[in-house]
Amino acid sequence: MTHADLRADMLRHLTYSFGKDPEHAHIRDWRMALSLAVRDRIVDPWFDATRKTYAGGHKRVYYLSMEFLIGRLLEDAIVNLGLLETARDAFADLGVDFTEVLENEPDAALGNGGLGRLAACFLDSLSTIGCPAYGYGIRYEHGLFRQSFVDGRQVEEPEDWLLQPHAWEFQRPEAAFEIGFGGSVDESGRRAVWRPDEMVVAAAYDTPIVGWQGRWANTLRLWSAKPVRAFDLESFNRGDYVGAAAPEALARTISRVLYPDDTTEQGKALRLKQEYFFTASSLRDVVRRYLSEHDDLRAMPEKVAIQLNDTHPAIAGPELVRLLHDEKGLPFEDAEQAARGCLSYTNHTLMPEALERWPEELMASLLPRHMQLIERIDQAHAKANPGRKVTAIEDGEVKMGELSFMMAHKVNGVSALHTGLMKETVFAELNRLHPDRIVNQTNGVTPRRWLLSSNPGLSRLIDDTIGNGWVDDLERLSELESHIEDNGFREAFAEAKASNKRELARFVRETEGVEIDPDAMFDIQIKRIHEYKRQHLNILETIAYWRAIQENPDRDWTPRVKIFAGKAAPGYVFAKKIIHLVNDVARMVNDDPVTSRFLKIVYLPNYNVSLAERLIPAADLSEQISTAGKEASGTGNMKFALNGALTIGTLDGANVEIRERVGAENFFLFGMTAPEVVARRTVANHAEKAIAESPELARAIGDIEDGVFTMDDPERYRDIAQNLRGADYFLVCSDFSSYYDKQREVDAAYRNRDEWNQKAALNTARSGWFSSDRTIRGYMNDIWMARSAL
Ligand code: GPK
Repeated sequence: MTHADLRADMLRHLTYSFGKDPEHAHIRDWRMALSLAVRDRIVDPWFDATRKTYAGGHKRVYYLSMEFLIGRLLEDAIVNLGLLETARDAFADLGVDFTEVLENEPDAALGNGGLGRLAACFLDSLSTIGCPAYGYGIRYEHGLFRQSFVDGRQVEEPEDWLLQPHAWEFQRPEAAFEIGFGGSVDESGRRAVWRPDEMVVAAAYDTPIVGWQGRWANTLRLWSAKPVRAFDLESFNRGDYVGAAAPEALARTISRVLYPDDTTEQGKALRLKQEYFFTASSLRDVVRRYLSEHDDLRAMPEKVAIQLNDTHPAIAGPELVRLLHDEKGLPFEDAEQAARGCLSYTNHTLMPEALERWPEELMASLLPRHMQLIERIDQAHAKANPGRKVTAIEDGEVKMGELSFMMAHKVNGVSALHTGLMKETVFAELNRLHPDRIVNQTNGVTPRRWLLSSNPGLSRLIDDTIGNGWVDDLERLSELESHIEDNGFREAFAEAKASNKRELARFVRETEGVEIDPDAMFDIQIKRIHEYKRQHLNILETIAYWRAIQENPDRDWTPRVKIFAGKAAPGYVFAKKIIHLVNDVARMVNDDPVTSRFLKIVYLPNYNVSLAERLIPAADLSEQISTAGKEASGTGNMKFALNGALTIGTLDGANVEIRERVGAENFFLFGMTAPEVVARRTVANHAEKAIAESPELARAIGDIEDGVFTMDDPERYRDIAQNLRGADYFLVCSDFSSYYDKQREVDAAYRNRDEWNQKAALNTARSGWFSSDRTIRGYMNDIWMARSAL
């Protein structure tokens, strides 16, 4: 396709789909016109993929996830279809800025963080590999809240991506299911019959996801909740307008907003409703599709693989048993076995507060039949495993992790370390009873978005050096290694990074009004704010460094820019304090005439996928500093390494595997190991001891307590200081010295710029294994037993 063709398509859509005259078109109109023109090119491969799947009798994979953090879709589609240059040229003589058009697209922020972004990377890889698959989730009207700062404090505002027309989705009025809640179970007949007393309609919206080079496209099907009856005409006629609209409002509530929690669970009835709503509609769709081609429901595992992304869709176990047993008449044992053959479960955290538990009472009132089936599943498990201690129901609560484990044929962790800890801790007994069930699938990231699109400079250099086969075969980046010896290559690599840093400096100047020096080291920590991720360790080290510079301003310090971004769950008070503290420290430090040549701090608001795409290519140093044993994997760590940042990190999550691959000499390791963390917690007054041994730490905490950064309100961070001096559960104090010292090694290393570049290039060359294509192949081979249809 030529750029003239694309332009003609675009003008046609502008005129006939949107009724706009090109002369009066806004950027948004151009973006919509381009989106539809590009979408037109996806529809044929999409249909082809569906036809091939039916014709070849292929097994299908269903990825059930409460979250899909996809971000923008237009550039992804353009890049995967190989239309980037064509699209750029199509705009060239229209006098419209192509970059502005791309950036006009709102992020689809239907996720909180790593878990949701992983689901989005998986969709890209499934399509690239040609594995027949559906993503199933919720079409939230409001994605993750928008974050801004008022006097340094996080303020949340609703996000409204769906207020404008959405270019990528197709509404499917024919694909709708009635989903029930509450009511009672009638057991008088041969089969139990659940009679819900509340019904909503789940309506499907499909987004095609095209893979690399347009060879295959899968579907992301998101469910929207609608009332069974649009409104109550009787109330309306009586003049009760609010009452008339009530059923609609109630139903729509279910798909209204994404819960803004990340690794902490909120015991809200609405959340459980959301979980059942999307799981039940997805399973009904799966069974319907299966029965359109096959008769024997017992054989479903041969054609159907259903992945539960965390326990959020864990109700899938009892629901599938209910569908097969109560509704389709299979004996309970057969129904359970068929369900287990289809289902598998990914665990994303070991943090006790994040493992979902639902009060039995709530479960029984919202899903009475499911509560009965959960008891039956648990009893069947007890019978099959005499003497077992573990149960799915405990202290009046249903434990969704245990339930998922019992109903899955495979359970996977997301990094080698995390999988090992799963076997030793949360699922120790279940692992003993079912030793083949737990497997590891270390996370990965899609190289199309996280290198090719987001870092065009580096991508071009890689293409010029080894060709473009790396885009869907990322391990080929290892071919770069032999070129690293070459001065020319190293300089070009350094220039790609430098140019990304200049671009980021411009962005920071324009959006924040802060000047940063592109020649300083860009040190970046971007992720949700959580005590275990230890943004407060980073800011304490920053304060200590600032003091060191102040005391010796004439020394030749290594200039740094500390960049933070990330949102805190609205109810997570401590995390919000950390944000406020970073902003307070930034204000003071950036205005310090003595130190500001060497140290700047920037906290960028409203972290999202698009901001990550800007930040990661410009990073020199990647902060991966969680308390060992707490970060299940991390995926930002992989994106940074792939883009040539060096990591300062603990032996946690996938950091372990990154270090193994890039080489210990190209990774700044610090801190305690996971077993050392466990041991350290038993030491009395561990924090106090660590503070006594580190004058830098003592001073930094003292500064916070003395109100150095909060002249107006010296009490503001009293509780952070108290926490650090007291329980310090995440061992910030105990790891501080090791971290501070390692940072000074980082300073020294950065001064030898050529050696640094070499290490950076080695990080890129050796990160190929972290492609989500590799992860998905692992799931296909070890869990789903599915094959590519290409
Ligand atoms: C884990 F439990 C959770 C959760 O609720 N949300 C979330 O994003 C993350 N995660 C882990 O914290 C990361 O370590 C991991 O890389 C990511 O899930 C994907 O597996």
